[in-house]
Amino acid sequence: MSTRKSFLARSILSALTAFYSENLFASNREDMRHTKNSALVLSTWDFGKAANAAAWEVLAKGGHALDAIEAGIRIPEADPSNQSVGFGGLPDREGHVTLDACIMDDKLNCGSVMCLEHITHAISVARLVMEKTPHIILSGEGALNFALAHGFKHENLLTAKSERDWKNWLKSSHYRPVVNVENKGFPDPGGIPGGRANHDTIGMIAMDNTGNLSGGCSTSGMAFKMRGRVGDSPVIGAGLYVDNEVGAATATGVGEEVIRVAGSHLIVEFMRQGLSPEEACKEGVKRILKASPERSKSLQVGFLAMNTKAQYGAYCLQPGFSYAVKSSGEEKIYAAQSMY
Ligand code: SD4
Repeated sequence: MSTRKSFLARSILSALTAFYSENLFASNREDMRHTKNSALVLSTWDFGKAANAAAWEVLAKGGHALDAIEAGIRIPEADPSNQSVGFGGLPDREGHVTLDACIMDDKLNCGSVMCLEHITHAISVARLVMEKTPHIILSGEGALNFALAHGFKHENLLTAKSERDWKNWLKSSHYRPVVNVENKGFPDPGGIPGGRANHDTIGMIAMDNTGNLSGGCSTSGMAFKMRGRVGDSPVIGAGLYVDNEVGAATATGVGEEVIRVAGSHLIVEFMRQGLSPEEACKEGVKRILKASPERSKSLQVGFLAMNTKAQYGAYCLQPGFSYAVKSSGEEKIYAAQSMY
């Protein structure tokens, strides 16, 4: 009898222990998510500061991270002085401005446009693809027709300045992506007529006050690329990835190298394994170095990430990649650590 009693007591005790430890862990997991005034937005490059300011207007009012991303990215898209995003972007080698963009929310919903022409706000079209179609990606003519059918205006995105730069470039037609042209004040690379070719992108990731994450990317891609070329920016998992249980990451730089290693997804998976955002970005950069040791010496790739605790970090191949941060306590531009 007494053996039976003690067996029963032990069983009840172990059931209670299992119940409490599971719920204790669950509540610890909950505590890990930063939710109290958690709003935070990060963007690639110095010009991310202005984009963050627009995103912040949404976040500060308690808005959803997805709305903040769209509002923020629309700023560089509309800025003709930014020759690598939206209106005023540098064209492909045949003179067409073609845009790539994608957006992703906290529920793994995502939308993307590739090689979209004549529409400034590619990010908004990507969002509509996500919300209004059974698909994730629309490209080229189909993406344009979809945008026009939803009331977007058909525009000429090639500004006089970008046209001039393209015509200058045609004199040599030498395609050589140049490191860090995104940063204002970076010296002209030289050797390339037309000067400041040739890449940059806005990648933005945000957490809202409920702790939910979203992200977006928008670019005109590598300047003077081949017609039809698509980079990493509209490729979910390459230029952008958001997993609300873990974190979000985005990429900038030579998209071919980012696609090869599924860069942003890789970084989210590194964070899932317990690495900090900066460590995860560094491991991502190392993977690129390993995949392309020779090419990596003369090209730029930068990664930017945040986790659910609202910690953030970045890493890049070459010095010079900067990122902009905005939260209730901070508005700053940081230089990312680099491999070289
Ligand atoms: C692309 N990743 O099209 C983009 C370009 C870029 O900084 O990010 N430049 O490959």
